[in-house]
Amino acid sequence: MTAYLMPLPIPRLPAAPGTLALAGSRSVVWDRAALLRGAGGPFAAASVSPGLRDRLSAVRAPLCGLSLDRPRIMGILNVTPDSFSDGGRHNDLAAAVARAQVMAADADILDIGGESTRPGAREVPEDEEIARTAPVIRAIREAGIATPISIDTRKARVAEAALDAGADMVNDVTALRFDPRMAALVAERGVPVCLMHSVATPETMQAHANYRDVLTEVLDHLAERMEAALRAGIAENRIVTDPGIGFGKTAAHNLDLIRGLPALHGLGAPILLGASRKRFIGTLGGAEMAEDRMAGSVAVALQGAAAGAQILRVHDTKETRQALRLWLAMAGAEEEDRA
Ligand code: HH2
Repeated sequence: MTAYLMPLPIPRLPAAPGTLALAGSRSVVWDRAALLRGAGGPFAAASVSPGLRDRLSAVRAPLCGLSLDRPRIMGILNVTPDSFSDGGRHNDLAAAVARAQVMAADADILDIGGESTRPGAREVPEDEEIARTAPVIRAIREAGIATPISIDTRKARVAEAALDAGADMVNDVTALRFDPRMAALVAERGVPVCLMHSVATPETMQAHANYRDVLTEVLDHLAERMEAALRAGIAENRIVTDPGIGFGKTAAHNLDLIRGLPALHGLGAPILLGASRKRFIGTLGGAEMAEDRMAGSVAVALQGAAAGAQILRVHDTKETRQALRLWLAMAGAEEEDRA
């Protein structure tokens, strides 16, 4: 059993002596770390082995041309009839491009999905998923929107069509496990990939929400999936990790993962947090309808920023951007131009 070290993040300001940047962040630092699955601690950063200390502190490689020394906003654009929050809103081409245009003002990346992965969702046939996503990506590019695009899919053919249409990155909620051809495609195209933790399939995942210790089990799984990606020839600096909030997890599991998010920095890759409008926000925040969960979603996004997460996947790009600007100014890293 691997023991993991969780850096304990603090805002860069007010400045404390002896702190180190957390994963190259301009706004979050650390000076102590707690041990997961082991006794003792917390330990001073100075007493952590140099290799691990460097991994926890080093700046991450840019992603799709974006530096990752500050949190980036990934705007969600689902071109599906049935996504839990924005289903049916953007599934004609003009509406999708219009929404992309609006989001591009505040989002650093657009994440386009043609298959809902909400609990209970059914699989969409490949050709249908391609017909939903590739033309939208092409139309976004034809409209002159240059924002990096990720394709949210588990299927290699869908990812390939999206990359051909102008997408820059693959977001696979099964971490390359669903489609045996996905890893080779990502390696061959040399694009970044997000590896997300999930269990079973969207149809059945909530029945599999059983863990002895969700945080360390998610860490084990992500470490194993990163190894698999490397073995398939995917470059280490093109891998993003994600704890998969809500994918086979209860509200308590989601909270454990968000509290433990800084531990993911030990994997050495950028972290993506996708909590926007998910059910636990409604449960804890008292908001039955997904569209009423904006404020709670922003609160969780800021918690992600405070944990040094580099990518925040959100529906409410404008509101998250405003909140993030304020948070960055307070934490001591006023936002520079987003180029
Ligand atoms: N969550 C959803 C879909 N894709 N990808 C990553 N990397 N991380 C996530 O947390 C994540 C994801 C589910 O949310 P949404 O896209 O809003 O809904 P739906 O799956 O119903 O389309």
